[in-house]
Amino acid sequence: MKPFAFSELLAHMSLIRQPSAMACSLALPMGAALLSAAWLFLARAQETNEHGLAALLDGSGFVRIPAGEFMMGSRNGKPDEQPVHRVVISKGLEMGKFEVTQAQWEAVMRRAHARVAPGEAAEASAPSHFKGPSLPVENVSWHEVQQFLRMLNARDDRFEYRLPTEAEWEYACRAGSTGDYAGTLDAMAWYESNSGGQTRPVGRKEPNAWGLYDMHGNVWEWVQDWYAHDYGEERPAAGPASGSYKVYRGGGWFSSPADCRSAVRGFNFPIDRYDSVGFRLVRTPK
Ligand SMILES: [Ca+2]
Repeated sequence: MKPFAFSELLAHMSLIRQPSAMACSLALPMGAALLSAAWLFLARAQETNEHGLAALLDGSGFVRIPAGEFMMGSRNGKPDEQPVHRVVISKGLEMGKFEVTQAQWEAVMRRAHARVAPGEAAEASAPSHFKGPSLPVENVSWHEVQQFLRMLNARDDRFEYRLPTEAEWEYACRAGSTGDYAGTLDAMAWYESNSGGQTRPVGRKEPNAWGLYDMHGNVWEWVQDWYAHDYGEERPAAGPASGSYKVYRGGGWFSSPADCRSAVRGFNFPIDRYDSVGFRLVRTPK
């Protein structure tokens, strides 16, 4: 039963309620209220499971990305999206179906702050500007993401968790598409025109052809690579060996449509935090 169905039921009950049937008029709403509470509990539990740490560890929060090749970059875009070049993704991998949520971040990072006072630990492990367990974590620097990865890797000896490379990210975002977006932007993304000025719970828009949600919009996503001002003539699948800025991809809740394109590249210092930048995981067997 969905909440709107329940409110419709209540409205209907208020119409049929009779003054002479007092016991009935009390018992029915109470029963319905209990049903509603149970539904909300189950819905939250399901959402918590789907967006919680268990979904990462049991693999249900990942989708399989096949090995393959694609054309990276865009001729319609900015100079740093060029030259368009062929990239081979030589090994398949698993990528997070969703951006990492606040529930997941906090479940992992509470241990990282276990030595400080409980109140401080709670605050330190909940860095996001917009609060909610199913919202993407944001306001985390690239370096803080590395700490999250170390903590998560320490909990699971079967897989290595990491950020996608920039090439892996664009390959997965495109999911075989070659245009500006992997589908219809409004159907797939939270961005300036529809976000209401904030992040949104992950997974509420349409996924791309490979089952990945929110690759366009909601929060930009840190990737592994250092930023280079263009791709060079012989750009390998891996990024430059060093640099000043780390790359993030996909656009966020306040971005224009142009900044949500598959090929667009954002970048900033790895110590910086923004309420529009989060990340997504990749995992491979150890
Ligand atoms: Ca995103």
